[in-house]
Amino acid sequence: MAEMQTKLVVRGEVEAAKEFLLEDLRSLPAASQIEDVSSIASGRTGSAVRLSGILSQVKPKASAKYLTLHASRDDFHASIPLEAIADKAIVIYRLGDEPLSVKAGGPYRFFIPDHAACRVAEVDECANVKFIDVLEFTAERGHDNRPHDEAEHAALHEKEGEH
Ligand SMILES: Nc1nc2c(c(=O)[nH]1)N[C@H]1C(S)=C(S)[C@@H](COP(=O)(O)O)O[C@H]1N2
Ligand SMILES: [Mo]
Repeated sequence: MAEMQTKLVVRGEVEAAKEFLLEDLRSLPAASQIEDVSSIASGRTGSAVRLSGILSQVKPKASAKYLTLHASRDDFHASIPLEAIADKAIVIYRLGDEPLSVKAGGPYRFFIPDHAACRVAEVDECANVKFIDVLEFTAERGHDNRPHDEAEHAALHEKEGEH
């Protein structure tokens, strides 16, 4: 029997809430696929799908102003203005034919190629959420527990090193 796969749930202010498995993302149009993410993000490996490819499936409503990235695995969340990232964010979801490993932030890893440095902007490196299980579209800013200061940030990275 096939191993139980983690799904990526996309919900909130959208016309068509959906759940995606690796194969669902893989079957999105070729124009949405990035076979080798190192071509747009140096030092990163794996294959990705553009967020815009997911958006065309779920069709965010006009009321969708924020995208909240939820990672239940370690209870990490970031909420960012949709407009700022809609055209450039990607979801890294496989390495070859295999799901992206947890070690690499998988099975689904949100990534903004030209993110700002940590904590300098709403769309920063800290918003590159690993192990996302839910993408939630909202009218107002949603749950966000990114670190607020350098001490919190350092503590988070210390904790990250443990898993
Ligand atoms: N789920 C989850 N995603 C996370 C974090 C985390 O602790 N948990 N840390 C964030 C922070 S603060 C940073 S700077 C980047 C680091 O990503 P990297 O390890 O791939 O460089 O991941 C972000 N994504
Ligand atoms: Mo960060």
